[in-house]
Amino acid sequence: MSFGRMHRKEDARFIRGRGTYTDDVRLPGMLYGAVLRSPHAHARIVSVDASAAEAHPKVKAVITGRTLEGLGLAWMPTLSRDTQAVLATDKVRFQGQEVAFVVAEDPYSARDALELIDVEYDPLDAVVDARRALDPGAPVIRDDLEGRTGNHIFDWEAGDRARTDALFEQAEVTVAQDMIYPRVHPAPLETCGAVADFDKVTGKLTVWCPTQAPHAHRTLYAMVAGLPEHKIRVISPDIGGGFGGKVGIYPGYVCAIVGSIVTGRPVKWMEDRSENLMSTAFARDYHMRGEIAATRDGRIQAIRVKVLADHGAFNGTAQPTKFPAGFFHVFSGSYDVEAAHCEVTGVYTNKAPGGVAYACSFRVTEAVYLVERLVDMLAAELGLDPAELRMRNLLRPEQFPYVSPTGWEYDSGDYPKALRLALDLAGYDELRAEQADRRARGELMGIGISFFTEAVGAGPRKHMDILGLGMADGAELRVHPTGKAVLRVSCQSQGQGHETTFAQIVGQELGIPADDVEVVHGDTDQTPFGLGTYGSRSTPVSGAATALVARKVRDRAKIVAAAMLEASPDDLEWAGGRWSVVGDPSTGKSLAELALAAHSDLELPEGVEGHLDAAIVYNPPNLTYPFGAYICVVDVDPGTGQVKVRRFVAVDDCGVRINPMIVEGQIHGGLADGVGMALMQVMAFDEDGNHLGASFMDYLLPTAVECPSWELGETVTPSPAHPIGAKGVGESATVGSPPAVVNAVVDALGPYGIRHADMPLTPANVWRVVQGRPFRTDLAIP
Ligand code: MCN
Ligand code: CUN
Repeated sequence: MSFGRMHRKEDARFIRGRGTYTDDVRLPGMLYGAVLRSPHAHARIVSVDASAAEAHPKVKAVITGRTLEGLGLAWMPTLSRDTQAVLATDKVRFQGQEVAFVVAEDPYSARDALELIDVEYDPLDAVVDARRALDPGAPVIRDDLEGRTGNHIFDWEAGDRARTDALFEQAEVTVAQDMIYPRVHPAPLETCGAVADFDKVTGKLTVWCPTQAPHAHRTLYAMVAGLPEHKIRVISPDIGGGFGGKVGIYPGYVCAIVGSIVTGRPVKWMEDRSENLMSTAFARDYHMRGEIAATRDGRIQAIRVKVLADHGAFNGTAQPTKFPAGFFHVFSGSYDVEAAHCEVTGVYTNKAPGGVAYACSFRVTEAVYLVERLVDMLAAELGLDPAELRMRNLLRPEQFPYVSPTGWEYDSGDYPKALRLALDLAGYDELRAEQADRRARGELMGIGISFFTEAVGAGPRKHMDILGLGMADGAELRVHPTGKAVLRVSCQSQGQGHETTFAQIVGQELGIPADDVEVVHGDTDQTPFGLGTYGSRSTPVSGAATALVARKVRDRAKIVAAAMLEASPDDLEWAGGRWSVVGDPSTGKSLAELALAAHSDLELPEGVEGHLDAAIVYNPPNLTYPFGAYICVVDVDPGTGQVKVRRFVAVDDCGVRINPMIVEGQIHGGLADGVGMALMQVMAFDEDGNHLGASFMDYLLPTAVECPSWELGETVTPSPAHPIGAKGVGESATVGSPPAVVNAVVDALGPYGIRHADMPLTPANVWRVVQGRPFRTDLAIP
């Protein structure tokens, strides 16, 4: 057995500081790039004078939008078929936008030379609040797009409007609420960057960059730079966290490539923390109106939603382009509702490209938050306990596979069991009794529940694509004569431990130790095509490919075993990690024996040509739907608004767990993220579009101080859509935890008659809510 709590193979190098990150790549003759950024959120560019910078003795090249325009490279495609300026030519559209790129002998000179570039701007009014973006007379941000007269990007809807409206009309009880999922940033420890090396002689371009999707990057670079794809090699070395922010490409990457082509030398560009926080990877920014209809005895009948989605100045969305609002489809959550309908309108604003991922499964985060808040509000309206209301409405095990009102097929689950387990682990009844006691003493204690259904493992080609590319992933498995193996996969770990878990999958299927399997990933020249790691798709897609390619090897080994044992393959069985004659374990042949025999002069039957190696391409039949029940306990100080998360119980079901220790680590990380989003994180802007969160002084990340000791539980409902029954888990806790925290805080504030408060629930915001003063999280927080 290879599944289990195995220590991570990659820890040997990470703990010793021996990882190789993009910034560790040093090439002979390497130059350094730096980006000049816009100080304005919206301004016309009158002129760019780079002559003084060009005259700097250490500067090798200055690239401006005009230079790129001459090369046809001023604009690049985004993952959602929009375009984004690589370097601004006509206008700047957000503060921090890329305007020029300096290449110099050392990074310090490159930075110094930025100050020598003289840009004259003609400032324009900025659109900062998405709710003003569609006003008549609002400044048009994307006047570069032909025929564009406003800031509207898309309208999208899902579900049955007529049935939903009819249910609302007849409903005994309805609850409605406006809520905001604020703009947040994943803030990985390692910022973005690239080392580009263009070889003029061979015409080959090699790019090292921390990308979650190396093959998608290669295709994008080919599209952008017009270089033939086979002459591009993308190497994604060790990554210091991605959390979705490293799926797409950023202008700096393209600048580094152009810098190398122009100078004929390798060019490294690494952004600093402020650049990372200002210009990359913005997520959420959903303004939602949710409504829920129910009977008086607490049967939820329908959910209706309207969303205004702020996508910033360029629609950089990293999500399947067939769905402009990603997987928001799952907004009816884990409940047995009759009908549901949602409308999403996307708009441009003068902020950095938004809609990018942050441990979110493409908007499942927003969807889960919305429905879990609505359910709590309904419980308050009906005077029902929120756990009881959920129990009455959760999908029942016999309803799976369950087709949601928006047509998504949830694969498997036992939801009531997970919620019951969470309630038991938390000691729910005792907690409610304690709360009553404390309330009587004037103390604010809150208990918050959330139940989530995730949708991960993009995905079936008929539903999804990125760049028009379907999402089938390849896997290749080589078995050496001694039975050691090399697995090559298209996904790429940013800290999730794939080198360990994927080796465990092969080990499990082939009866060899996981330590005998080397996992190769992150290099397009060495791995088969596939669309990479996001939407927790590695285990559902590449992991399935891995199990199936190992089974293919096992089937080839069976033919060899039959030849060795002079038996018919039909008379063999796979037991205890060996092929043996049915009922006679003593005949068992291990993979190592069979690999050696396959490479030997043994007379081999048809189907095995001399080794066991195999390759496959896997197109998943469905997404996988992990789920969980979370309970958060908070204490709120009414005098200061300070929220303390006292306890957090998380029951997760991600099907069969390959490595429970790694799964728990993923959940711990996601819970910390969720606490951070609920209590402290927001990317705020002032009315001119000035960014107010460009450092960790202003954009707060949760630490051990804000986090309790997590209490985890698990149920296991295997996915029928996956060869080993596994579902993804990487984003579950980030998706599921914010509503539990917010529900807990709102529950604590119940004595004030408060039914809702928007994230982040900072002390100042909680205090303001308590004072009965309205507040807004999306604009400047004084
Ligand atoms: N796993 C398991 N058993 C399961 C499911 C998963 O043992 N039933 C293991 C996997 O094999 C893998 C890890 O858990 O080692 C996460 O698996 P999976 O859920 O497939 O997610 P991905 O590997 O595709 O990772 C992506 C996901 C996403 S989309 C974000 S965002 C995120 C996350 O993972 N970013 C992370 N977790 C992160 N963790 C770290 N350390 N760094 C990031 O950037
Ligand atoms: Cu939604 S962040 Mo992850 O999918 O890379």
